[in-house]
Formats: sequence, structure tokens, C-alpha cells
Amino acid sequence: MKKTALITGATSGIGRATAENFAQNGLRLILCGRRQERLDELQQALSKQTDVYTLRFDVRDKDAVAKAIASIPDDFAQIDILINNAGNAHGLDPIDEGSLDDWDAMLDINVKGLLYVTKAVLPQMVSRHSGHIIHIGSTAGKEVYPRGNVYCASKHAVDAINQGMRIDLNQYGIRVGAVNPGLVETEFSEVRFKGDQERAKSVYAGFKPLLGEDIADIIYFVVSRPYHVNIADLVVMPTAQASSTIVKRS
Ligand code: NDP
Ligand code: 8X3
Repeated sequence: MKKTALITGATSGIGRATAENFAQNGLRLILCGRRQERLDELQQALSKQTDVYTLRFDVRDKDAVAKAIASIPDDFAQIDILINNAGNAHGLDPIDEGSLDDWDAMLDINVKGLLYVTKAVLPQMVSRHSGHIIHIGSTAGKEVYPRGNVYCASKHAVDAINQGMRIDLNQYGIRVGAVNPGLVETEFSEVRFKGDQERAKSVYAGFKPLLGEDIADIIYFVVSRPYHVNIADLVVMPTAQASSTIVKRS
């Protein structure tokens, strides 16, 4: 029986590349995001390779999350793999200048949203005593960088949740792990800089950043290990990057 994976944030970047990779590898997909037209486009493209079901919801809305997961039809109801990927940075300001709206967005999406989705998916994994949850953390969850303050806090929280979840779900045989990328060129910086394309591009200028596809390959490697192998925590950076602040640019 083919496995079914639910991917949050499948409409762009790492999540989209993971959906494409999983489709090529024959996994069945439940794809989530807020942008309906992108979900429709993905459904149309990837249905040529696998079964695809799409769900539109905002991870910040706990009732919408619960309702969406509960609405999944029977033939997709068994979720074997959960990729907790939806998230973004909002702003890059020193703490004394940061916007409350940006802080709310990052903590509500990256931390609370991840928890709401997990809470809705977990009961079936617990009752089956099987499942695999992968968190997309970040190097920002391993070290704090200037002006990263609240985004880094949200990703440090993902790191703690990854560890806590692995401990609590150990008794059920559920695999839990995190993939923590460094600089990946996606829509991430466009969102962080509120549509300022030039500033977003400058983040990846003068070196070869990771692409969503690079992270998708790694996520597929993680989910395709034999059941007794759980990759608990993995950090991946472009070769040009040594830490959050050290990047060799031409
Ligand atoms: P993108 O901006 O390209 O993708 C973000 C995805 O998250 C989109 O599909 C978006 O879908 C979804 N999303 C955002 N907010 C919400 C929301 N409120 N409700 C539901 N879905 C939401 O960025 P990336 O692919 O780079 O980011 C994916 C993950 O990777 C994030 O958790 C990010 O923190 C992490 N990461 C990124 C790195 C990078 O350098 N790019 C490095 C390390 C980690 P939609 O707008 O349709 O809702
Ligand atoms: C994304 C990587 O360095 O822009 O999490 O925070 S970074």
C-alpha cells in the first residue's frame, strides 16, 4: 500500500518541491496552503503521477485546521507522513523596532500553527502506533543572528517541539525528526521583506544558495529510510555558508 503524506505550505518553495519529489516517488499527497489557485495547479500537475487531495486553510485558525483535517475523505484518511513545513519570517528588525504584527505572525504560524496541525493529525498515528512527523526547522533554530530575534525564537521553539514530540511519542513507535536548512532561495525572503524583490534577491547574491529541490531530496531520503531508522535532527547549508552570518560571496 502506497504511503500518504500531508504537506503544509505545499504551494511554494520547500513544500512545493517536496510535493513534486514525493509525487515522482509514488507517495499519495494531501497538499495544504492558503492559495487556492496554486493548490489547483498542483493538483492538476501532480495527479498525472499520484493521487492528490488538496486542503485550503490558514494554520493560524485552529478551528479551520481541525475542520480541514476532519474533512479528509476516507481514501486519504490514513496519514503516514506529516511534513510540518508551513512558515515564514516576517521582517528583519532589531528587537526595539520590531512590529507586533510581525511577531504575532511568526509565532502564530511557525509555532502555534504547527502545533494545531500536529494535534489534528496525531490521534490516528497514536491509535495505529505508526507514523512519521518531520518538522522543517532552520539554522535559525540552532543559532540566533542579528535582527533575527523573534523568527529565531520561533525556530528554536520548533527545535524544542521536535525533541519533546519525539520523547512523548516514542511509546507509540512514531518517528519524529527535523530538517533544518540554511539559506534556500524560495519566496521566503520576498515574504520577509513584504514583496521587496530587490532586497529579497540580495540575500542570495554572490553565492549558490540551496534550492527547494535540494531540501526535498533530503526530506525524501529521511522518509524512505527503513522503519527502525529515525533521522532525528539534520542541518543542511549551502557550501558557501558556514553559519547564519558567515557566507562566502564572490
Ligand atoms: P515560501 O515562502 O516559499 O513557502 C512558505 C509556505 O508556507 C507557502 O506554501 C505558504 O503557503 C505557507 N504558509 C505561510 N503562511 C501560512 C499560513 N498562515 N497558513 C498556511 N500556510 C502558510 O518559503 P520556504 O519554502 O522557504 O519556507 C518553508 C519552511 O522552510 C518555513 O517553515 C521556513 O521557515 C523554513 N525555512 C526556510 C529557509 C529558507 O532559507 N528559505 C531556511 C530554513 C527554513 P500559502 O501562502 O499558500 O498559505
Ligand atoms: C531561513 C534561514 O538564515 O534566513 O530559516 O533565517 S535564515
